Amino acid sequence: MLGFFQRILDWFRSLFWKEEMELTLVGLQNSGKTTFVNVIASGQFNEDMIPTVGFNMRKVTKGNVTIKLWDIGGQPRFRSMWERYCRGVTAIVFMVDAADHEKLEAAKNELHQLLEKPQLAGIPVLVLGNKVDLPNALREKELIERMSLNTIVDREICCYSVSCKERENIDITLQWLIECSKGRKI
Ligand SMILES: Nc1nc2c(ncn2[C@@H]2O[C@H](COP(=O)(O)OP(=O)(O)OP(=O)(O)O)[C@@H](O)[C@H]2O)c(=O)[nH]1
Ligand SMILES: [Mg+2]
Repeated sequence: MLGFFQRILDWFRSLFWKEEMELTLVGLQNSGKTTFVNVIASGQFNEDMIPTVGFNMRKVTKGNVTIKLWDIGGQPRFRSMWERYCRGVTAIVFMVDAADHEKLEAAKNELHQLLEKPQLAGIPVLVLGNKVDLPNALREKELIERMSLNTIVDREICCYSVSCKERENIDITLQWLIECSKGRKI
């Protein structure tokens, strides 16, 4: 009986409750940022991707939540733009190619440099170790260590292993981000 009333209440709430959130996706080139946007927007995975020049903005609606996604190019020439597009967002998503061990050090340095910017203080960060479908990809625990994520203590920070290709952990990623926008982090 209680469950029934709870469902009625949830339905009633859903009629009025509309959430808007803004996310910025950054990370080195080829890590899978645009792929992530495509996968959550339309479920499409593509092997042949064109590197992002500058940035793209896309709006995606999930239930009652409208997500505005800023997808920024990861090539060195675009990295100076990252900070500007991260200001004031609900959360920053930092994408890492977890199978590209050689670029991990550069990814770590870029992340830590970005988070030092005073304008971005306190903004929650979600680090996604993408491409875990590849055999040599690092999982969360190793990634946390290699990216020194334990040293980031002054903000909400989380790390998930995902595969945009296989849609692995995409749902929990979205869940974390939506909880983040409600100010109720998991
Ligand atoms: N195996 C595998 N490949 C992936 C995955 N996600 C993305 N890719 C591939 O990685 C390549 C780069 O993807 P993009 O989404 O263009 O990367 P990006 O981070 O947007 O790159 P820039 O726009 O240059 O910053 C493409 O060939 C994708 O197909 C994944 O989960 N697994
Ligand atoms: Mg891109």
